[in-house]
Amino acid sequence: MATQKKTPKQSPTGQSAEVRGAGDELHQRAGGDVPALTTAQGAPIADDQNSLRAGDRGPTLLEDFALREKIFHFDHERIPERIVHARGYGAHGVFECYEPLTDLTKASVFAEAGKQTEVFVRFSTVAGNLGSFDLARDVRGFATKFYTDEGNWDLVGNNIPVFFIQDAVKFPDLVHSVKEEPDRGFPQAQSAHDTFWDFASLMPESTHMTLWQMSDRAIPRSFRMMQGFGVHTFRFVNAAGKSSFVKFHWTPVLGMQSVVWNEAVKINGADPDFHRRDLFESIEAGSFPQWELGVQVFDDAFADSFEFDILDPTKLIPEELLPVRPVGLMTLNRTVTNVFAEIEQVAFMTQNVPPGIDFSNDPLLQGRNFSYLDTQLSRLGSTNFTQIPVNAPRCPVAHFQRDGHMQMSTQPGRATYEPNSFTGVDGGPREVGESGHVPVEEELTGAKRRIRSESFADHYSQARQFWISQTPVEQDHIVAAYVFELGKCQIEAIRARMVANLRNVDEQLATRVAEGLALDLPDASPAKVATIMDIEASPALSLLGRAKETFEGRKLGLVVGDGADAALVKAVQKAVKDAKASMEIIAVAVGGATLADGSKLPADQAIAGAPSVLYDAVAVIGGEDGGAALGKEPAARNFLNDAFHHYKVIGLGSADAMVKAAGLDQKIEGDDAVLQLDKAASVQAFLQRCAKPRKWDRPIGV
Ligand code: HDE
Repeated sequence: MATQKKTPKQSPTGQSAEVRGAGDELHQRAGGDVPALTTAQGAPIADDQNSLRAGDRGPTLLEDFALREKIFHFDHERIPERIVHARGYGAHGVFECYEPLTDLTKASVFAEAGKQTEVFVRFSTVAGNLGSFDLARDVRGFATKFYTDEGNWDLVGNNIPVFFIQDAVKFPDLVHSVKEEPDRGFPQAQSAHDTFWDFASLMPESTHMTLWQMSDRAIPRSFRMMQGFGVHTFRFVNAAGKSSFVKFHWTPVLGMQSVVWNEAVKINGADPDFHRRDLFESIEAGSFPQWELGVQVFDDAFADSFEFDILDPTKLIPEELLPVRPVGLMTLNRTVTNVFAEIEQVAFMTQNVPPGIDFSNDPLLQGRNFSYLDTQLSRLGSTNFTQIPVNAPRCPVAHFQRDGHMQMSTQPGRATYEPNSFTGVDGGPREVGESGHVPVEEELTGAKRRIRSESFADHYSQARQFWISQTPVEQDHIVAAYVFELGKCQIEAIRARMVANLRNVDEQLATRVAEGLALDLPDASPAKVATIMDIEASPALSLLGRAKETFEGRKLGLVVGDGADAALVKAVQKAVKDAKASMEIIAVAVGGATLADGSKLPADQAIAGAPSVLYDAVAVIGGEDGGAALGKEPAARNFLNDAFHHYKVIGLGSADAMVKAAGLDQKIEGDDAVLQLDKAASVQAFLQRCAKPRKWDRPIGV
């Protein structure tokens, strides 16, 4: 080790040159288990606090290779963020197959019951930049990389089963319209502005998707509580070469949950990392998120009989018509070690398919298959991005692709071409014939033309089906979302054009949105099809209709005041644990509250930093003062008020004064989702109520 400088000199601030900072005594030196700090070249660094200079107050020397290398690397730390889906979070896990699907596909993931395949999943919002907030009203990406025995399979889907556009050529337009407006640089992470709705209103094919986007699907409570969809029709191919069409569905084991819009807006301020924190914390706590993979498999006959084109990505196949067959379970069980190395560098590509999985002619999917390879080069900077650990297949890789920037592999062999007549290592790998990826044989005819198939022309019937499949509460939310978003458009003609499209979906929807905007109802926009169909409702499309009665995986916020009953607090803690939920104790100060028995209960949060929007349900336990002291805190009053107005289940133990201070004493009368907590039985009843849906019929409006 190089020697340290010996003579301490006084600096202008009165510090000696050898003073390292306030934490000096905590700052360990290398030795024992503590590794030596080195340069990237491995040279041990003697002093990482001071650069090399000529004279104590003189200029820094170019000779300081450690400084130069450190700053050089820092200057180049950033890579371009994803053009879409920039903000995301991910985790590792495993996919386990329920039963062999060999009759349908030769994909090794589905080869046998119990077969496990490693996965990496990245969830994302679409429009916002890397540093944007998690609860934007937006589609969520749900991208899964299966490291299969025969190469990576990337199922790069969304949490909504349809898309805005039918042809890849419109994707740059769509994305440009939703991103910040280029002449002003805002708004960030929002579709609520003129350019998005200008585009959407001029593209009737996006109407169906905007209904989903205006629904609570676009403000999920957690990545762990949302569905995922492959969106396009893909193909399964079995060992005999027989192919079937397939659509992929992910269903969360915890059930689906969303927040309400007013909550989303506030969560973005209180905890912009709400979704990533939730995923990280649940996995770290051993409460592993799980999704069941399901498939809708069908043949040409079904495709021909279906009233829409199965190649059209703005359409779905209702589950009532073609049930979803569960085929396996995915468990995310490991957080990343390094966010950049894994979540930022993971490269998903729709064209990554192993033998047994193939594409359909969906024009959007076909376009995606070009795009994803391109984007990796501009983001990751080298054609060798497949060697980055998170992207590297877990099966053997052997080919004649050589060299390039950042080549990590010392590929052996003499021949780097084929055919070649060398053998062994020198000859390199050989093609495998039929057992490799063989595209499905398909006869194709037709003139070369730029054309949109007539079978893609109905833009409204399924939008109408989605609308009538929603519960009244969900319909209210959709109307409110359109009114909010269109209300942010400064150009009235854009609002009117969108409402004109909505008239083709449902008159009541259009009228309600127009009323919300104080807009005269415009004429319906011309539809491309003669008849917009009245298809039967599909209950599977409603989130509330299929809500799962459980509090598992969700979070209670318990506000505790001084003098609270220790036994009651304990009973709540136990009940929450038994329900496999989590809880945070909130007190006026983070140091905690002093309970009636004199014990000190440390808090997880101070009330000022823990608004009730961060919790699925809330409870308040005050002391003998009935929570009067808590009620003096504006944040505590807001806590309760917001919880009430977000339809949440509320538990109250000695909290009358607090409730009064919040102005809720009259409002909670007769409200069966506001429960008194005084003994163990009442705590059970409270947790049981938490497992049920919110109190949607609380008379407070949307
Ligand atoms: Fe993507 N999309 N996309 N997309 N997409 C990207 O790839 C693109 C589309 C989706 O967590 C980009 O690596 C085109 C549909 C997800 O890393 C880019 C078209 C669906 C992710 C790209 C689409 C998606 C992306 C940006 C129309 C749902 C994030 C960075 C033809 C089925 C993956 C990147 C992750 C990312 C292009 C349409 C889902 C530019 C051209 C439809 C989940 O390649």
